[in-house]
Amino acid sequence: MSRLITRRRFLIGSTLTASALGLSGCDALVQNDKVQTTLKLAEGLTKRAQRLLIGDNTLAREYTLADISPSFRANGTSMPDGAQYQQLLSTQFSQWQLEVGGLVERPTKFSLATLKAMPARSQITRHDCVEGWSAIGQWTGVPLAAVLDKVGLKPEARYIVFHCADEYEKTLDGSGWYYESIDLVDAFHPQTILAHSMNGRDLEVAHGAPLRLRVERQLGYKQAKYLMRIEAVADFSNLYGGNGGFWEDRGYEWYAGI
Ligand SMILES: Nc1nc2c(c(=O)[nH]1)N[C@H]1C(S)=C(S)[C@@H](COP(=O)(O)O)O[C@H]1N2
Ligand SMILES: [Mo]
Repeated sequence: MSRLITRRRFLIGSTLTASALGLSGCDALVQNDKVQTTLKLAEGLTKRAQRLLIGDNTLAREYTLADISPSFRANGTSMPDGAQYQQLLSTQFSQWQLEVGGLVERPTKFSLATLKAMPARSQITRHDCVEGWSAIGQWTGVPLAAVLDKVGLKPEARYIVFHCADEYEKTLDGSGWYYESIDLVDAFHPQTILAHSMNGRDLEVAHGAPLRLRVERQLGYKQAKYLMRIEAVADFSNLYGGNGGFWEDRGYEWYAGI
């Protein structure tokens, strides 16, 4: 029985809980603790597959105001040099809009003022970069779940892609734009926010103004800065190198768990 559920839910590829999917009968067993334990022990499954089956809402550790690092390094792009970004920056992002589209019911553009007016979450977390440094900062922003609820995901949507304003690597074919993606478990996780503030102030350009992703259970390179567009997709096949992120296309792990 558990093996059947396992295979079925793996094939669905869904990252939502049974109740969120509106499943009934046999599938409802997935919510049963004992079955969950069995699923956790499911033989031969990779960590990623188990994660898809069970879902995982554990929170990343949160710190106190006293723990905030006196200085927080900027990494990767610290000033996007494109004309469009420079234009948006020159008017304090009053003309900037976050475009949310792809596999959604109601494609929508959100101004910064609109996002700032939405209920926000603050969290003090540790950022870990693969290059070997960490820093603790406070991030405030709109839960991604709230934005996704407004636009309504289509049933085929499996991943959320974040398109950034910086072309990290200049290439003739335009394959050097920074982008990232997460699955729906992380997209609806309570600590996944579109941050507009850091340590109580508007985001600085070096840290991703006007809006960046915080997905706290993953490494630094997943924390996409300079968000311009969010796209719901079924897979990554039509995106750049097809691996779901700028660094992923260059060999990094897609799931960069801490
Ligand atoms: N758009 C964009 N997002 C990005 C990067 C980047 O170069 N461009 N660098 C990533 C990396 S490797 C890290 S460690 C963090 C750094 O965030 P910070 O500059 O706020 O410290 O942003 C991530 N998000
Ligand atoms: Mo990083």
